[in-house]
Amino acid sequence: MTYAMIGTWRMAYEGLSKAMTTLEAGGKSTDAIEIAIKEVEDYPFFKSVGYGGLPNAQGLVEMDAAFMDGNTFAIGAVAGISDVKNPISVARQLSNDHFNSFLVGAGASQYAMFNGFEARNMLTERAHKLWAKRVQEINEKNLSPYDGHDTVGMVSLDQDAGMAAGTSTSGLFMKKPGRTGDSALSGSGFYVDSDIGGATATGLGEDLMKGCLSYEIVRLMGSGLSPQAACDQAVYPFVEKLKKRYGKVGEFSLIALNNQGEWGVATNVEFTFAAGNDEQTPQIYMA
Ligand code: SD4
Repeated sequence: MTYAMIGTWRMAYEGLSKAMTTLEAGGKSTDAIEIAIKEVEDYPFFKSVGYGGLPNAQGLVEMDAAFMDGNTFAIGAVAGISDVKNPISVARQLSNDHFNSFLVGAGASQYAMFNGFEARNMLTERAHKLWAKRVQEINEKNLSPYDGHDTVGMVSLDQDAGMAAGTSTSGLFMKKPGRTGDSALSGSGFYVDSDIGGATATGLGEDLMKGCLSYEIVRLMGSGLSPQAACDQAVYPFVEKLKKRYGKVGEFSLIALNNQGEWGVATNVEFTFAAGNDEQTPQIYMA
């Protein structure tokens, strides 16, 4: 049976490779998503996810994460959570609840503490230095505060044809406290249906959520398109439409995986991603 996994950016590679050994051994796609994304969250030198993520304008690391089970459509998400080691695990646990499955800010952090998730000050020395330097640059040179933002998003397929998706990000560097992007929002940052496939996004959340692009890609795959054709049809016309109607468009990259283990990508910037399946060992690709 086929198994496969895809993840955004170079940073996905190690976690994805680790999780694919679980898929190879017959493990579940839901577990693979959590294993892979935790690995990215724990690595201190990725500046836009988990520990070491760049903070908001006040110097606090506020993170967004989501988890979706493509068999049951269960979704859990957190936005603006702080001081928690693995937001993806909190999102996954929340997906077990029918009510209160999307928590934000202090409520999300409190939920994590009450439920025994590991606390951690997510601001590293390095991230704090980068923040202080940026504050100074903004003050001295009148620069736009926003710079640097990448989400890790993953979609997986297991040998029982189960699919899952997840995201995790510290969002826009220097964002306003409380700001959230697309990553925690179903349909925008991620979507997965085991009967079809899944998709996930990285880029400027404010613009990504205007198009609900992850859902749109899954819908197009459901109408019979390959993941690549679905990515192309969902993303590029929308980028043009947004340019025309809104006047500008941020950076967008979307990845998709169908329930046959085939993948596709659409992006309007230079973009790297990691992917593998039962026939191809995990690799880093450029799009
Ligand atoms: C957000 N989409 O918070 C995320 C950040 C990101 O590449 O992925 N940037 O808007």
